[in-house]
Amino acid sequence: MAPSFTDLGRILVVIPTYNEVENLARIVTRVRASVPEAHVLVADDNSPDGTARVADELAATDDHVQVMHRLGKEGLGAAYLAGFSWALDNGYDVVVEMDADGSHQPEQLPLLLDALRNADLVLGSRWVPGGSVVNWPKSREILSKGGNWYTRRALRIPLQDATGGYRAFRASTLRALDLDGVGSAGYIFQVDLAYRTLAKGMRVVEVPIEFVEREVGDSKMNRKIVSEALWRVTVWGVRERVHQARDALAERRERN
Ligand SMILES: Nc1nc2c(ncn2[C@@H]2O[C@H](COP(=O)(O)OP(=O)(O)OP(=O)(O)O)[C@@H](O)[C@H]2O)c(=O)[nH]1
Ligand SMILES: [Mg+2]
Repeated sequence: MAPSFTDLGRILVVIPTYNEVENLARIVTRVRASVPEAHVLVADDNSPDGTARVADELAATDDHVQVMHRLGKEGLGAAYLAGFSWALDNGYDVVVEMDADGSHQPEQLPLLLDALRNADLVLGSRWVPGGSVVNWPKSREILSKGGNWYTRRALRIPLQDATGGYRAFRASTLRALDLDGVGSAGYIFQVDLAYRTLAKGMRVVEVPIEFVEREVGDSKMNRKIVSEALWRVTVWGVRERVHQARDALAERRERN
């Protein structure tokens, strides 16, 4: 029997899609089987491959599935922000991020939800003990681990996997963040939100997940997404240090 999460309130799983026609039905079915009380919102950026048509078919036969038809490809971050705002307007208490390509296993969603009982944000983490990746080339692993190492050092945050995109937020966490001020589009969107949550003094917990590389469909990862991540983390890190130096100076002046 599937575990119950009704104590957490109403749960929405947001799945952003761009050309996921081969993956969508399978992932939605798996979410519905894994956590039957959860609702699903597919946020599609007008995929040319007909993903939205599949989404509409799923929604027509299941009242727990909704579709957001967006006008065009604006990046993962923008699709999530639109999904979050829809979730908050529609009274959801928990909002989950999940890729459509099967990398984030719906069968592990109960682990994230369980941890959310004692957290404001739960990250599915590949790089904590017990976490893993399946079918990743070494180059991708080095990029992810290196990116996370750099993020930890630059932002001074204690997260092993701040770039991952399998997460569960309390609606109250999203409400506390200034979502209108989030301009990040690619991977860095994930770091941005985790960083903002920690900066508010809220509890961020990482739970180990097994991340499975997509089997079908094309990756949307590209050089632009990686370089956006690098320069944004660097700018934030420098800003943080400038603020700290200014605070320390002000404190010293007050003391003298
Ligand atoms: N709505 C929307 N969804 C997107 C966009 N870019 C990516 N996605 C979705 O975001 C999720 C993650 O994208 P992926 O291409 O799998 O990126 P990735 O997981 O970092 O890369 P791979 O590991 O190579 O698969 C998938 O569900 C995509 O369909 C976008 O511009 N708009
Ligand atoms: Mg993927």
